[in-house]
Parts: sequence; structure tokens; C-alpha cells
Amino acid sequence: MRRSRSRRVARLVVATLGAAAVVALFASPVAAQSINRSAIDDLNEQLLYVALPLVLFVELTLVYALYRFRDNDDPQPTTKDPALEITWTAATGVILLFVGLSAFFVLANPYITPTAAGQSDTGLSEDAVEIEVVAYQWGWEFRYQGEGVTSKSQLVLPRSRDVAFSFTTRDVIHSFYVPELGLKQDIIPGQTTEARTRATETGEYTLYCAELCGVGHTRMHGTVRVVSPTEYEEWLEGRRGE
Ligand SMILES: [Cu+2]
Repeated sequence: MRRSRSRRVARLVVATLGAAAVVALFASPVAAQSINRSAIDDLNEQLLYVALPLVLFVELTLVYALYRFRDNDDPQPTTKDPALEITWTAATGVILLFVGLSAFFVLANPYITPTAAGQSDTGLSEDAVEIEVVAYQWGWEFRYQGEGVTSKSQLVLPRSRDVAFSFTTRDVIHSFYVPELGLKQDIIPGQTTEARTRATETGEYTLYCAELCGVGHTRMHGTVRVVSPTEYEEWLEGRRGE
């Protein structure tokens, strides 16, 4: 009796691990488009690998119990088992601690929270591009600091270079949101908020306003073009002539 039960538990564990491996095969990561995005994707992946075996273990245990006791006419109450209770409480504690710490380290990353280190220029490289973003009902204005260039709706960023944004609004609350670059920052009247990124892939992405800001909210989007460093210099040059 005891042996067959332990064999069943072993089979359950093998099935759980096998199913987790199959799901992991399908969760092939795509190259991230920025440092921010890669930090967020890595966290998601880490948490997925912790959550998957747990979900499978719980679900398979449930299915097993339903099947095993399907016609049990004489159900017995669960007996006290302090060792088991301590084990699962401690295991839950360890998992929560892992989730909390993993999320904390991502939040403490200066690309995710520029002010996390107390000083917003911490870790920013010398050649960082500084862009003042002005949000308004309903559009965007990008002012390239020290370049004398201003652009509307289209944000052009050089690949492989730090970019520091500072945000202000002329009217109500807006939110700067570029999901593909892992960027999201609220823009609040009377305040200057910040964000930072370093794009790693060239491409064209969409910028959205992620804060309902009036009737034109749905039209408040723009494009973000990540280009090679030379293409970026050419673009700046072209804009200066205008
Ligand atoms: Cu808006």
C-alpha cells in the first residue's frame, strides 16, 4: 500500500516536471528592444518558472484526488500534521520572499526607476541624449537638449545610447507609454517626472498616452523610431536646418 502510494507521488512529480519542460519549450524569449524591456522580460520569465511547477503541482494533485477518491463512501477527517503544516508555511514564505526580492531588484534598476538611487543622474553615461517631453491635449513635443531641435509626434532615438527623458505637461495628467521599450511614466501638472532607456534594437514603435486625458485621448499617440547612431546624427542635422 505504502509503496504504491510513493510510486504514485513519484509519477505525479515526474508528470509535473515534464509538463513544465514542455511549456518552457514554447516560452522561447525574443530579443528585447531595450534595457528596460529586457529587465522586465527577465523578471516575467523568472516568475513564470517559479509559478508553472506550482500551478501544475496543485492542479495535478487536485485531479489525482478527484480520481483517487471518486467513490469514497467513508471519508476520514484530515489528521493533524504539524511537520507538514510548518513545511508548507515555510515553503510559501520562501517563494514570496523570492518574488518580492526579484521585483525589488528590477524596481531598483536606474533604467526602471531613475530616482531609485536618490540621484537621477546615477549611472547615466556621459554621451546620454537628454530629451524634454512636453505633453498636452492632445499631442507630444520632444525637445532635444543642447541640439536646438524640437520634434512633434515623432521621437527619434539613437540605438545603444542612454536616453534621459524629463516630462512636463501643459494641462492635465498624461502618461508616456512605449510598451515595446518597457517605458511607462505618468506626467503630472506642476511636476517634472523622469524616465531613462537605452534602446538595443532599431525599429519603429508606438508611443501611447496611457492616462485618459479628454476627448482626444485616443488620438494622443506618436511614433518612436530607433535608428543607428549615424542615422540619428543625420536626422538631427536635417531638423536643425528647418
Ligand atoms: Cu494624454
